[in-house]
Amino acid sequence: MATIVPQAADSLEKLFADAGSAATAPLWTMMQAMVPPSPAPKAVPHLWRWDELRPLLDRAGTLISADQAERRVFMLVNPALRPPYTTDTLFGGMQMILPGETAPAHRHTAFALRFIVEGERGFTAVGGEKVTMERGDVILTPSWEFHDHGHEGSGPMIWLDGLDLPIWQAIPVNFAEPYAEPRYPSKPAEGRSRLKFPWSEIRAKLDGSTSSFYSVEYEQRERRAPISRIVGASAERIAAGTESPRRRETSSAVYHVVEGSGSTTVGEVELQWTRGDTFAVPAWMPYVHRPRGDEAAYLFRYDDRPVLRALGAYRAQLLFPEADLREHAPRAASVELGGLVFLARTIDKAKAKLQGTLGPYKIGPGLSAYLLEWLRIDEDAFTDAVRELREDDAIAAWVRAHSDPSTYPEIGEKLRTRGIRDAAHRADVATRYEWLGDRPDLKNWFEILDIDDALTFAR
Ligand code: 1HN
Repeated sequence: MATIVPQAADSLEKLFADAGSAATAPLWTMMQAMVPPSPAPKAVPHLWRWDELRPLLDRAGTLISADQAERRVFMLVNPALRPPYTTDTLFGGMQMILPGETAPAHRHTAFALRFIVEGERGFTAVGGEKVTMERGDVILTPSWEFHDHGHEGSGPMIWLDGLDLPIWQAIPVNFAEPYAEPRYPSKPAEGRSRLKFPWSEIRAKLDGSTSSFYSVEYEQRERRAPISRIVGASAERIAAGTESPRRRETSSAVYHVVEGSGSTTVGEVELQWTRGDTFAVPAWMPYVHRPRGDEAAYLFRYDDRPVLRALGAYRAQLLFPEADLREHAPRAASVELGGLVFLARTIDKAKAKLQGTLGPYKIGPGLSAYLLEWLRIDEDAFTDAVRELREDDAIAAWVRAHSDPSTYPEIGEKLRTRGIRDAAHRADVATRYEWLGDRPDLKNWFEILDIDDALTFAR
């Protein structure tokens, strides 16, 4: 006769215990945590004050040498996280080197940028190229290139280090290698360095715009692409008495105040800043900058937009979501609106300009500037109308009311037929549209812009 072994009733509790012993876990108890309904950064908004960091660096300067430290850096640690997290994806640190010191050569898979905060005649040598540093410069250390730092001037040399270290916590295959000697052999670059972006150059671009908010992206010298595959950088100018557009993005950012003072509201938190301060904006929190006083504010920032784009995870909530020209081209030159070619394209660019998403585009000099000039419409007045009216039809009606429609056929004809005039003009234009060198047959702007739009977003 078979014996029946009595089985205690099974339960979820027992199941979970046995599942744990088998090195498994039920997904259904933590589904939300695995795939939350919206981006869920752990970092909090935070500001590091220059007048607090500077004395710490001074003390470190007397207590430890750059050689002993390898890198004399105070990490900017997000209060909700631990090192190396300044945001969930970005590292920021303040580094100091003193005259005559050497921070020895090494290389690592992590990418680094430096924003120079104080001092001059310091240098970073990267992959054999010696790059001098002064306030406001951005200097790149691409992945796996040997780099060391030195200082041939007087007084401390201080900079903000921006690295993608947190990414390498999630993908822990970041590795480093020291160089056999303290210095990697280097000599100054001939001409403009591929690794350096002087502040004067960036500031001139920012000041070249009449927009109350303007943003310029740092791009590789050799091609129109972000400075690295993981980290991007840009500079923003916010005019006195105005505020930046309110944004939120899946990218996080570390901001550094280059000039001016003011405040940034990030989610519920208000951060008060002045020159030299650094602050963290976590992913997906709405933020807006407001300068104080009667000076414009200039902010430098780096973010993780390139890697998010590569992962298909970049999203932004913008004032004009249809005009993110970092992500897609504006409407084609030939698109007609209100009886005018190029107007739709110019609206897209004006919207992008208002929210700092012009990417590789610009309003002038060029056909948009000619269109407005020939219509006898001031660019600022047009931009204001775009901001207020938003919709194509309303903007077209405004344009019609502020110009002479009998001139439209002639303006259209001039725009449609305009092109490259001669060899000198072609050479000048080819500095912006490099691919044109291979297409000597092309003259007409509308055709050139169509091709360039396609090439710009082919990557
Ligand atoms: C590093 O190598 C540098 O090369 C700066 O100056 C900051 C932070 C963490 C790990 C490596 C540099 C760093 C770093």
